Amino acid sequence: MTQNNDVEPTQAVAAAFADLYGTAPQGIWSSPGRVNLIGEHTDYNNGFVMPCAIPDRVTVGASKTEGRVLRVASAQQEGTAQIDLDQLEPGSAEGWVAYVAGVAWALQSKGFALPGADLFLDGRVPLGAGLSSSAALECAVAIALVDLAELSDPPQGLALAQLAQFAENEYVGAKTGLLDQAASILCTEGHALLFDVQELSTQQVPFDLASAGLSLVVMDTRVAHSHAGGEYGDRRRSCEQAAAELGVPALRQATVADLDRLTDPVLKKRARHIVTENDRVVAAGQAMSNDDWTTFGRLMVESHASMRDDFEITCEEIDVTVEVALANGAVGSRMTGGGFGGSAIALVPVEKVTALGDAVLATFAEKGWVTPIIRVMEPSRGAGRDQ
Ligand code: GAF
Repeated sequence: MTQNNDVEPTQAVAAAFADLYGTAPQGIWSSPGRVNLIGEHTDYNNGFVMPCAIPDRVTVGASKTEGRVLRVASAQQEGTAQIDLDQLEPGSAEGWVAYVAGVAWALQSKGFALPGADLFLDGRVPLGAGLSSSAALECAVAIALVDLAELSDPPQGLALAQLAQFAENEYVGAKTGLLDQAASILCTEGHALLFDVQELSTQQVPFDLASAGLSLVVMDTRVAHSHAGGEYGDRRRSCEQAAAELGVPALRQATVADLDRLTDPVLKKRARHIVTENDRVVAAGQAMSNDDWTTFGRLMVESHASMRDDFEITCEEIDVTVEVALANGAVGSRMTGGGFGGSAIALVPVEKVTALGDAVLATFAEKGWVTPIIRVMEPSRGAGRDQ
């Protein structure tokens, strides 16, 4: 392990790559984590989401090699793994290496020829914090491999995000939607990404916090979550069942009036979250375009209540974080990401950020919970080549 977060990642990766492989990397690429501002679990229902990229990124140094092997090492993990490009199939790699192998497998299985390569990764998106460390890793590896392969018609933008999602769904085995990979690839600095998953259309919405006098505060409760596990899959199945009962391809097509036709009360609540959340995302996009932060904040609060009461994906630490944030001046606050732990976000007047953070820390201390990690983040750039 050679992690040193004091060194800027591009420099750290260049140095570690040279140490390990004996030459400078041919290039360095990176891709960010995200917070989803609103629109949770709507992606796999063909709905709307609205993420922005965060400054935390996964950075990859890589060089093409002659053989048919990917050698992979990471600043956060021991040892070097070898991935045979001719023996790739779901299950052939495990742990963090599976994300790298999965991306190579996805690209090759869609007909993109890859060369052998040496890779060194530096992942600075915290794991299990609901900030999309897996997608950042997949997307950083994807853009690096695609560039190294010098393809005549390389997958880009949403097509590349879909390949990374394919890797996560079919190779890693986590049946997640397209939110995280689309955010990691497509977000731009100073903007939120309004993404319509059904239409595969995107809009960059200026997210100008400074002129609104607001900060985006990200509060990692350090209650770890995972999407490979049962609860995420359960929610997905409930949505599919509700859509089937309503006779629509996905809950994107359902309306609030349709919900009365669902007789099972749990299924009805789950579907109500999705249907109302889609409406909230569209309204939030409009509010942000109008610099109407009061409305945006209210929509965040309603979204959180819907996740807590209808979709039932929050937990006590997250709910308390949101309550304390709202009691200490946040204009809006909600859980972000898949749920069952992870992070909450808040939009907070700049002058109230310190007191709000102190209040959250004090509450966690009183309750004897692990100290949360509270940071102010700027909406950041998406995936790209850094060197
Ligand atoms: C996780 C998944 F990976 C996304 O696809 C999305 O469903 C999200 O949870 C919930 O909005 O991040």
